[in-house]
Order: sequence, then structure tokens, then C-alpha cells
Amino acid sequence: WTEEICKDALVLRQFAVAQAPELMQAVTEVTTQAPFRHMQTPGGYTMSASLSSCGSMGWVSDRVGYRYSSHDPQSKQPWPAMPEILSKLATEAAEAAGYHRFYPDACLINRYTPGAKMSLHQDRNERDYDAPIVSVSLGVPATFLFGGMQRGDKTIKVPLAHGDVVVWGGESRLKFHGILPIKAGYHSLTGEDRINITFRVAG
Ligand code: MD5
Ligand code: FE
Repeated sequence: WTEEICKDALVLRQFAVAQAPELMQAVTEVTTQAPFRHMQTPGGYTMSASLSSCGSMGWVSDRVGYRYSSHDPQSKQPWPAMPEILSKLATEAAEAAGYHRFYPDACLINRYTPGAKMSLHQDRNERDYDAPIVSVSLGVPATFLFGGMQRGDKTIKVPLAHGDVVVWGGESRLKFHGILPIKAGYHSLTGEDRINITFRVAG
């Protein structure tokens, strides 16, 4: 079933549950080639979530700033190709939310261990703000913080569980959002971790 967080932001509850084991297998394939790593922020902090990417563009952060890059800065190689099972799920979820022909070129994989979080931010490094962002949650649950167009705007909390998919389009695309510190937990597919996979048209 689907829930509207706000206009243009739809949660497709359990949309990816049946495919979760194969999705995790694809994540493992990617992270064998491009291991999860903690990136530095321009402000000098180390992100508590570790990340990897696949597809023609990957999101990177360092003291210089946030951006997309065709190469993994660690291996100096192109990012691994996006496994078809991942791109297909993204296109199908976007379609289910009313966005036709969503073909992402960037797939960012975030791994949260207990206590890891993501502070309130906007996603503004993509070239095309008209394309939605599709986000898949796997493993241990999280509380998502969803705000407005200003950092100080009121936020609401949205629980995200294993297999939930969110499609962020239109007005919601540029709203402030974050993830509260992950509570200790266990999921048979991911162990203590929460995995979030986001699909974007970045390049
Ligand atoms: C996560 N990741 O759960 C989230 C899911 C990130 C990030 O925020 O940047 O890697 S993506 C949530 C999202 C994307 C685009 C717009 C909005 C939320 N939004 O308007 O709230 O690891
Ligand atoms: Fe984000």
C-alpha cells in the first residue's frame, strides 16, 4: 500500500520486500568492488554512515565539497555497473508513483550501523531536479526526518522499515531531510545494519 508523506512524496510500503534478498546480493557484489567507506564532509567531519555507489555516476564528498564523480576516488576506477535488479526496481517504483521512464545513472548505497545518523540536509548535487529520487530501505528500521524548504522548518518523523520504498518528486525533492540515530536491532538479511539505496538522475 502507499502513503503520502506530503504532496509529491510517496511511501510504497513493502514494495521491495519480496526482492530484498536479491537486492542485498547485488549490494554485496557492488561493495566487493567498491567497499563501503566513511567520507569526509567539507566542514571536516566524518560521516557516520558509510557509503558506496554504482552506475555511471557516484556521489562523493571530501574537504573540497559534495559532488558526483564517474570514478571511485579510492580505487581510481569507474564505479561498478548498476546491477539490473537495482535499476529495474527503481524504474518500477517510480512508475508506481506516477513517474514514467525513470532511468537513474547514479545509485548511492548508504550503510548505517547502530548509532549512525544523517543530519538534516538537502540533495542538491544532481543536475536534473525534475527527475524524482527513489529510496529503498533494507534491514534494521529507521526514523526519517522530513522538513521543509528551510533548515529551521518544522519536521515530521516517518518510520521506514525493511522493504519500504520512497519516491521523492516535485516539491518534496529539495526539502530538508535526515535520519535519526539508528537504534540497535537485528535483521536476518543485514545483521545490525540498515542499508539505504537511492537512485538518482545525477549526470
Ligand atoms: C537515507 N539518504 O535513508 C536517505 C534516503 C541521502 C539520503 O538522504 O542523501 O543519501 S534519501 C531521502 C530523500 C531524498 C531526496 C529528497 C528527500 C529525501 N526529501 O525531500 O525529503 O539514507
Ligand atoms: Fe539526502
